[in-house]
Amino acid sequence: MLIELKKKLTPKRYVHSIGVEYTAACMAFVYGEDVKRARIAGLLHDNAKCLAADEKLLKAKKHNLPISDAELKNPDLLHGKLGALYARKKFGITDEEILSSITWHTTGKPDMTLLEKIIFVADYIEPNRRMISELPEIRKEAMTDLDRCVVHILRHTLEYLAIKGVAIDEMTEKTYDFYTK
Ligand code: DGI
Ligand code: FE
Ligand code: FE
Repeated sequence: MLIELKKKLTPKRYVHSIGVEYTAACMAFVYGEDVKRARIAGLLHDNAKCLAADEKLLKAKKHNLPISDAELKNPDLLHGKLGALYARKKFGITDEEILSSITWHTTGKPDMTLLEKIIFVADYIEPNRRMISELPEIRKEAMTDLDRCVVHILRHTLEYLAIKGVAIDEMTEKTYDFYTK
C-alpha cells in the first residue's frame, strides 16, 4: 500500500499523508475509534491530490461522480471523491466509513461520524502543516473537544476562502451551519 501511494504523490504530499495517518491514530486513542481504520483513512485521504486539475475533472466525469458548482470552478476540490474511488478500486478498501471519510475530508459534511471528524481534523492539524494563526489552539481542541475543533476549522476555512474570493462549496457551508446551529 505504501509503495503504491508513494508513486501517486509528491514527496511533500506523502510526508503530509504519513502525518495525517499518525495524527488520526492519536485522535483514535483519545476518542475510542479503531486505530487501524483511522490510520488507513489518514494515509489514503489525499491519494488523488496530485492529479492535474483538468485530469481530476475528466476522471470525475468519466466515473459519473456528482460535481458541485464549486468543484466545477475548482476541480482540485474533487480529490476527496476521487480519492475514495481509488481507495476502493486501487487500494481494495471496502469499509464504507473509511471511504466516506476520504470523500468528505476537505469540506466536511453535516452530522459526521467519529471517523469522518477525525480525518477532517487530522488533515488540518498534522505536524507538517505550515503554521497558521490559532493552530496551537486548534490542535489542543482536537484532543479535548472535537466538535468545537470542527467548527473552529470551518470558521477559519470560510474566512480564508472569503479573503481569497473563491467559490465556497455548498457542503462546506452546510457543515458549518450544522455544527453552529
Ligand atoms: O488536501 P489538503 O491540502 O491536505 O487539505 P484539504 O483537502 O482540506 O484542501 C485544502 C484546500 O481546499 C484549501 O486550499 C482550501 C480549499 N477548500 C476547502 N473548502 C473549500 C475549499 N476551496 C473552495 N474553493 N471551496 C471550499 O468550500
Ligand atoms: Fe485533501
Ligand atoms: Fe490532506
